[in-house]
Amino acid sequence: LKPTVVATAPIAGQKPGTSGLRKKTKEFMSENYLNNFVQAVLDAVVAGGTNLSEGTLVVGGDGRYYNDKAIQTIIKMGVANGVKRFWIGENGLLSTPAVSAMIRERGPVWQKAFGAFILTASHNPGGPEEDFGIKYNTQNGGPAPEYLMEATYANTTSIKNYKICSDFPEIDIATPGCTSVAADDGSSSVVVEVIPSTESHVALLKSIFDFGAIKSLLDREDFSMIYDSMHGVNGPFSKAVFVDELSQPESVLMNHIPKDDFNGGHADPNLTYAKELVAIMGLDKKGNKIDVSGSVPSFGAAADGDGDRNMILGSQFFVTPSDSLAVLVANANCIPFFSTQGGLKAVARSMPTSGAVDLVAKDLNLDFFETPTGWKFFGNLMDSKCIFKGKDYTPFICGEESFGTGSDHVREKDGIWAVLAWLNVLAAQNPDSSKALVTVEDIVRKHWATYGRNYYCRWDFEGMDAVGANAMMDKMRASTAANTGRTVGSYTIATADDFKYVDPVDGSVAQKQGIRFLMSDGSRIIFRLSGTAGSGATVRMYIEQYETEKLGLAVADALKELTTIALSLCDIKTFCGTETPTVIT
Ligand code: VG1
Ligand code: CO
Repeated sequence: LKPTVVATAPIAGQKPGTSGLRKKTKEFMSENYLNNFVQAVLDAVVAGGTNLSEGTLVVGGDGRYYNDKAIQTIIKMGVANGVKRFWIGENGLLSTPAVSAMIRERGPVWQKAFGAFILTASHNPGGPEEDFGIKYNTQNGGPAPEYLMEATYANTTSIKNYKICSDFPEIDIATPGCTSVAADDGSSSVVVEVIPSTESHVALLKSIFDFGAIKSLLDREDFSMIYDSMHGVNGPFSKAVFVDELSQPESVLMNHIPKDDFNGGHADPNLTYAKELVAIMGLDKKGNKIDVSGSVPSFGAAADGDGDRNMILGSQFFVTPSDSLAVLVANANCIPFFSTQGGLKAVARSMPTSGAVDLVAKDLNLDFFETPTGWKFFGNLMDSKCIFKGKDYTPFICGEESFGTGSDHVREKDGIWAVLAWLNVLAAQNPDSSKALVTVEDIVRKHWATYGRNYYCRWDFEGMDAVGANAMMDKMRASTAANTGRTVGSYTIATADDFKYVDPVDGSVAQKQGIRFLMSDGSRIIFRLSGTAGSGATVRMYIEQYETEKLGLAVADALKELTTIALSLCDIKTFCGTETPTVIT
């Protein structure tokens, strides 16, 4: 167990973004690239007061190319840095929410995990020519806070060497079990435990939902479902839940065998990339109904590469993620996790997410928060009582427009949780199987009739030139004062600003979180640059219009004028040379 100290030098560009560090796989595989970053994280974690020799380090990933090799490297470096116990997902597979569950739920106090490396670039494509990624989660089960990632980045710019135990044996990660390696002089030993990937997470899900009611719904003659794991890590989890626990035939699962390149696909659950599922559900990529010959399932869902995202579809009906969040909040108390704790207490959404949930929060008198993009901001709110000794906001539901939904059962968004939450809500709305089925579409339309409808879309411009995209953002940032009060078409810009967030729990401040044009009628236009693009720049344009009367319009029609205004406000044509998005969600 003797560490070797290997000399290295800083590698430029190891700055973690919205969710860890993501780069081309080849770059990650280049000499010292992974090693430098892992050492930088471990040094930051130690500097933050963690003793690596107490508790456990969790390592797993979404199964993309290089996952298995990276795991072995991280084990060897962890040992050299003093880690005494590792939990590794079987076959190296752990979804992002499963890591969070494992950190929080597994083991006796003295073994509790202090952190985890998750090897994933989430919804970015995988394979030798595509992306790889790594993120670090802390002992609350959530993504490392900003200060830890800043310290990590600082370490990458000054690193001189890293520690590794090159002679530590390769671990057989395909077989659950324990490997114990003792030091030559017997003074210490290291335990590496390979764990069935779904164990902690599925046990937790069973404690949250009414599996009996969900099973009765799934068993109905007039109900059918299909769940597309897009060849990501969600496959084994969907099998454990729907086949092993809920006794459904394997045919409810789609693309559930993980592949290291996601079968050449783009494991991002939206109308564009989940096209196989979208067609089965009788929709086109704009979410419009298409002509179908056979029958369409009642319920469809999809997950991303690392299993933290969800898309929810009804029969020929697309539920926007923002609406999904609002509907789940409105119906939360039919889920045992919430009802048994005295009911849902607080909700949060990221700034670009539509205001649909705001209306429900107001109606139900729930605490409400608007945070910057990314899950790490929700964590502080969920931990306000136990870590920060403040007011308790749990039980808590939060979500993002980017197909992410979750609650305080873990500290990550959780794709399969959202799917089960919808099924639990559907089950509660259908207590009598002899009555006609209340569908996903029925529930959403009723919701709009109650609260009004927030028409919403997001345009992504991927692969833009970073210089042009930054110049575009800078210009809008410099013009916020001038734009405030201006009339654009039939709208008036009540406020133009750059979103700033002051964390109500620890007072930390996040600046420059997106340019907002808030119209006097409540409509919004928002621009951000993505923090997860592996290369180049991705511009995101978000558009929202609230309606209480016209509830049945096509989204593109409802947002037509605002979209034209948005394109002229940013002038992306001049800065980036195009105004045609690569994806619309
Ligand atoms: C995107 C989404 C954001 C999400 C993040 C991580 O970030 O917009 O809502 O939290 O991805 O999701 P950005 O900075 O590219 O807009 V995942 O599934 O990649 O862990
Ligand atoms: Co993801």
